[in-house]
Amino acid sequence: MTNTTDTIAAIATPAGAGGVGIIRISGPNATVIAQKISRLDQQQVRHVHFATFKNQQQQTIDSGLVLYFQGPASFTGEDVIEIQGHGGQVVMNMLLKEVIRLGARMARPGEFTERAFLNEKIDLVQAEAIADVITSGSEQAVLASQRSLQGAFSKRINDILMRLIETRVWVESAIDFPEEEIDFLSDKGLKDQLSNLNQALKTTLAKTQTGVVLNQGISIAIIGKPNAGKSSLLNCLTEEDTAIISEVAGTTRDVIKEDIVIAGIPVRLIDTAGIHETDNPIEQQGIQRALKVKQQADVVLHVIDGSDSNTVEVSQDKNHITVINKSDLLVADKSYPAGVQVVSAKKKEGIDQLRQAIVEQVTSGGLNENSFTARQRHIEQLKLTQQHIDAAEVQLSHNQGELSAEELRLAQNTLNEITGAFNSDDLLGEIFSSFCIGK
Ligand SMILES: Nc1nc2c(ncn2[C@@H]2O[C@H](COP(=O)(O)OP(=O)(O)O)[C@@H](O)[C@H]2O)c(=O)[nH]1
Ligand SMILES: [Mg+2]
Repeated sequence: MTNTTDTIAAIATPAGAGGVGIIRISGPNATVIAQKISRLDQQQVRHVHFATFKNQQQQTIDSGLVLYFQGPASFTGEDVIEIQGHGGQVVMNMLLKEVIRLGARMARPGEFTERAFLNEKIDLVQAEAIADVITSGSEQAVLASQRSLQGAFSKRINDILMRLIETRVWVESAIDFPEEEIDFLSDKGLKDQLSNLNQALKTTLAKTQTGVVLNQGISIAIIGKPNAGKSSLLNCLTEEDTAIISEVAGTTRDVIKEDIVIAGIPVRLIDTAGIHETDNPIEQQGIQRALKVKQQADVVLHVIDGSDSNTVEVSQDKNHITVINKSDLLVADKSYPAGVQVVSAKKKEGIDQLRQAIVEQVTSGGLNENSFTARQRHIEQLKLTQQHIDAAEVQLSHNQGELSAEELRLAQNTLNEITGAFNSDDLLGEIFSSFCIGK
């Protein structure tokens, strides 16, 4: 566990040249260190002070601003000092070296946020949301991670937690009165409570899945026979001429990747070589890669040349979308099974509907102003919670009060791990080590 009696410091701005570079210091010695390096007699809380920063030999290293946030009213909950100097790699390192010499130690990645969590300024979901804001791949992802940071997701979890605790109280008190236990446990109210709980978990799980999609983005593989128009479709979706298009089958041999945003969702679009029988060893390699990409993608666009085949094979895989291309060459309006997208990559027709179909495929009901970001970890915890609730229901139906109570207790622990109200050190280490230094 972190020792919060020492003072940590780090460069909070990214490596490289910039107008301003910031050093952050947090802990009991923060103000003393700031005083020594800046020689400011008095640092007023929440005031900006201009100062020159000197090294041990009294040489001026830099000049800039000093800001003082007094704990507990600070990001970490401890005394925090920000030194804003010039944003150069060497000058920042010289300043940091001096701060360390004066008694701070180098912060580990994520240690400032970890302290904010340990000092109960934020919960674990909010801490993760801070990292998510920084890595957001779209404007919508930024807005959604801000919602998580403000507690929208935590509130959902805490609401479920309150219901769960109510249910636990019911079951636990039934066990305490053995004469009436069976009556207590077979009460319809209790069964209703459990099924409401299950319903709330289900809804939250769906929204959390959307949150993960926003946060991590998705990969879309474009797969199909040569000349189906896969590369043309990629260019349509990216609105750029990224891939080479030609009537010569087998033009795309390597895998082409493009990062785009579709309706707020960060997307990695992957164009592949056409899949067909060939003796050409280079093409064969491309096909092998295409098959691998198909396996790993979140969504597969299965592109078919509509002018070529009378029998359209609609892919049944859950994450596949069948796309009939070259609709401009189709003479009559053909009817296709529901869900099939008919487009013309050449005429740029049907592309918006395709985008819509992709969004529907990966989100529950699309994105809206209530969407929040989440992580795979949260989904796993929610699923585990569901399993315990299900088990509690089964035990209850057998009038096994003790066993049901135990499952509910486990469900609560599992749910608590999401916000960090109950957690293991391993989990914290894993989460905060993925942060950048200075955060
Ligand atoms: N008429 C028509 N031709 C298209 C359409 N999409 C692609 N093509 C043509 O089909 C050929 C193969 O396209 P390309 O994107 O390279 O296919 P890929 O091999 O699947 O990547 C090219 O000559 C394209 O101009 C379309 O919607 N309509
Ligand atoms: Mg191609």
